[in-house]
Amino acid sequence: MSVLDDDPTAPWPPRDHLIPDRAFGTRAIHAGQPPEPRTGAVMVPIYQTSTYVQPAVGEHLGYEYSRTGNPTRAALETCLASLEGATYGACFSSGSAATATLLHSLRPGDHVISSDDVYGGTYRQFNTVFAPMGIEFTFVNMTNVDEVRAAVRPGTTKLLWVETPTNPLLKCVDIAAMCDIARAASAMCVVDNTFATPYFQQPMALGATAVVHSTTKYVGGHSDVVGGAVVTSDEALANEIFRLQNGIGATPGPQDCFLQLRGLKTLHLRMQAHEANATALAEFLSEHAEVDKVLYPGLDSHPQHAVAAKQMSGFGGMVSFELKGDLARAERFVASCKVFSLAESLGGVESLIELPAAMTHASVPPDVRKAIGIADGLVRLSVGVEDLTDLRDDLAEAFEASR
Ligand code: P1T
Repeated sequence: MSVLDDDPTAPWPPRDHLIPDRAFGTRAIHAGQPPEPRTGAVMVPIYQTSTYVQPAVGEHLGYEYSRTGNPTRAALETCLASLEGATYGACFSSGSAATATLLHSLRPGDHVISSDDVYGGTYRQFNTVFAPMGIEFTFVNMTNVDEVRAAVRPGTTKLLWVETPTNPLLKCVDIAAMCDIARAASAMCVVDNTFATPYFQQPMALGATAVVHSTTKYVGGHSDVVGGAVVTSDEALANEIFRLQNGIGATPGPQDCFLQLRGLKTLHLRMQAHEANATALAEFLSEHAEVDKVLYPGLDSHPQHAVAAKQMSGFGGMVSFELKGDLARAERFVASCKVFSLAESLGGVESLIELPAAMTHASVPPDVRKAIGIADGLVRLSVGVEDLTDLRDDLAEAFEASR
């Protein structure tokens, strides 16, 4: 049967268009996005509407109001769920909104164990938004499984928040081990998969309850949109997330969903190119006399290289390194780059450079930053997909110019 024979009054796009038997690249382009049956449009239209006409009171065609549901958003939600090997997806106006909505499923007195070097905004949200509401947090070095096990409060720990690779230290946490600990404690194990993306890492297959994304990053892929997502296969959790998504209302507009759908279509291609450039630059930096330490999960020297190799099919596009010299030298270095732009965020086709201590992780108190190893001179690269020679030359010239 042609898609054009589909019942035009059925809700579109179908939420079950996960096409799980198709390979990743095919799902990135097609999951949740069968041709639109009324017109045959191959691309998902931008349904720029806040509301939907109802044939009669109490009857509708699958959509009533765009905070509750919008077809462009539904396509994105289904596509992301499919790529993560999940059944349900919910999209948000930012990664932080996705995190907050999920955290709202907890109750005062509930306890969360989190990676200690999560994104600075996540750390700030946990400590300044949810801790005052009575949610309790313990931040641990999640690469130490015993430390995580020891932090569990039986009956009270409800969530293990795993970010891997971490931002900005690129520590790799053993997802399967965290899921085992969570399961034994009857807690959720939620993985922020922003850095790896589903192309390189599949937390659901390793036992995660849910996966969270800042889709602002590699999913969007072009630094032109802010968004977030939660996916899960747990029906009860999905219903709770949909209830909170509608109740809190931090939902993305259809234009933003369209940009993310468009970005997703090349996710697999972009990730291969990001990784090839990142690997080459990590090797270049490792051999540089003015670099103290390079953090990249693909390097044999990375402390959790074995964990990364076990659970990732590629090591991503993020590289952090410590420059020799003081903070002023690091500031001169990042300001000297011409192809790398000095900016927060990551995951776009263009290369970005930043100093986490002064920028993305400035909201983490200095003593905490020091304790977890975010040095003032730590430089973070979001390696883009420009030509490698230009990226390598840019860094080489910045070493010279910043001396
Ligand atoms: O920026 P937003 O879309 O709200 O996403 C928050 C977020 C969540 N999780 C991870 C791992 C992240 O890196 C981020 C955002 N990070 C940056 C803006 C940054 O430059 O690191």
